[in-house]
Amino acid sequence: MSKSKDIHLYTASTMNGWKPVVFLEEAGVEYDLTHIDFSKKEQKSSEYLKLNPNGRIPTVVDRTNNDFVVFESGAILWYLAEKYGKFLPKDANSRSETLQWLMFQMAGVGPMMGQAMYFQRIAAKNGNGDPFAIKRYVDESRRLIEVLNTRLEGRTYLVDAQYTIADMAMYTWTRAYYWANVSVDGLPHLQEWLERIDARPATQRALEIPEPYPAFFGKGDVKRQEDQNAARFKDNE
Ligand SMILES: N[C@@H](CCC(=O)N[C@@H](CS)C(=O)NCC(=O)O)C(=O)O
Repeated sequence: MSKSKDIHLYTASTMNGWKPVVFLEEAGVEYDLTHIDFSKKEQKSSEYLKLNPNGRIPTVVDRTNNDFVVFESGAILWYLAEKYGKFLPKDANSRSETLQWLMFQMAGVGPMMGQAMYFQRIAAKNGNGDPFAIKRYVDESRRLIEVLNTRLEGRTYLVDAQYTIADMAMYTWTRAYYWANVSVDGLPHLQEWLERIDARPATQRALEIPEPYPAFFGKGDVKRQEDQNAARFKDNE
């Protein structure tokens, strides 16, 4: 009889969706994955909303903990880090620093870059171009990644030598700077940090799960994936 795996992850290939995949691949945890199909609005189905009241991905169900459900990608990373004792430093100050940078990602980099992406790649494509909004979100995203660049000067990772959940969360967003049209020119520490995380085998695996999305990184058939992505959200919800 096959034993079900500890973790059931519901996700899709997006910046938030990849975060738990990166963790699980790094930690070597086996997991089941349900690929949520945005084109079918599976994230809004009544069944899925029972797990994630926000109707978005990712969501984790911990089968070893009475099917305990965790939503919000930052909370998921934190939960997994506590559960598996990995990628969250034990030392109180380093732990606090990790959570500070995780919050900075969740409250700053993610929302700002997300809106930069939304206004350019979805709203504009679906007939709602708004140059003021685009400039506002692109400029604010650039300002935030300049903060990251300064933090990374002389550091291997955001919390010194330790690779943590803060790096994982920050990486999936900043790696997609192309999709947000946010320049990384003149930010050498950020670029080197991206390359260091690119080179981790778990990162390479994670970015193909559940499917590769090369357009986010300016690769492959950008036009086709941009059209596909805009069509998924054509109601501009
Ligand atoms: N704050 C949430 C945001 C989740 C989120 O926005 N997920 C996006 C993909 S990156 C999504 O599910 N989009 C589908 C939709 O908006 O219907 C988190 O970090 O988990």
